[in-house]
Amino acid sequence: MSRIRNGWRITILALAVVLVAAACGGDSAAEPDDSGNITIDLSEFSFSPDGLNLKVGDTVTITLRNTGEKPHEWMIGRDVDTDEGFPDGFHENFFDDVMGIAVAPEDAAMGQSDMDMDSTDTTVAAMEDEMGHGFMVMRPPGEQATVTFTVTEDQIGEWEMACFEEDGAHYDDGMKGKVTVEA
Ligand SMILES: [Cu+2]
Repeated sequence: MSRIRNGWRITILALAVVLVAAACGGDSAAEPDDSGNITIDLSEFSFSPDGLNLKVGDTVTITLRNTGEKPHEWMIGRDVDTDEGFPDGFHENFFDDVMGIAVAPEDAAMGQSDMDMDSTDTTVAAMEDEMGHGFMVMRPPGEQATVTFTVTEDQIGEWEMACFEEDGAHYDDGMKGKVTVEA
């Protein structure tokens, strides 16, 4: 009798663990498919998937889809910077050392210096610019953009992707995720 009861207890406990894990949805990191493609949806106020696993040497094309009702941005960096107490970017930007990022449409990309724009007009060099923030992709509701780049050794480690729209309110409301780069 008590053996049966214990069995049930373990089953219920296991079920509870599964339900809690599903409800949290924390570590839903995804990786690009065999062709290097992955789609990330931007909405109020999250990224889906909210985690990204990349490998050095991979050339990846990330499609950023704004499926929400507000403009959203996509940045990757470390060490959140604040402006008058509001989160507004990163001290260290993921794309600082990447010289060839192809963004389509080109006007979705912001934060790179104009003088580094390539004449092929889809290739831009991502650099800190006069606007004071790193490379970002910004999309209005219902629109998308693709970002293509090759992952470098300088990018090994853990990073955060984030949206800092509306004085950082999107970030504070959970519009963030983890980006992990492995050798
Ligand atoms: Cu946002």
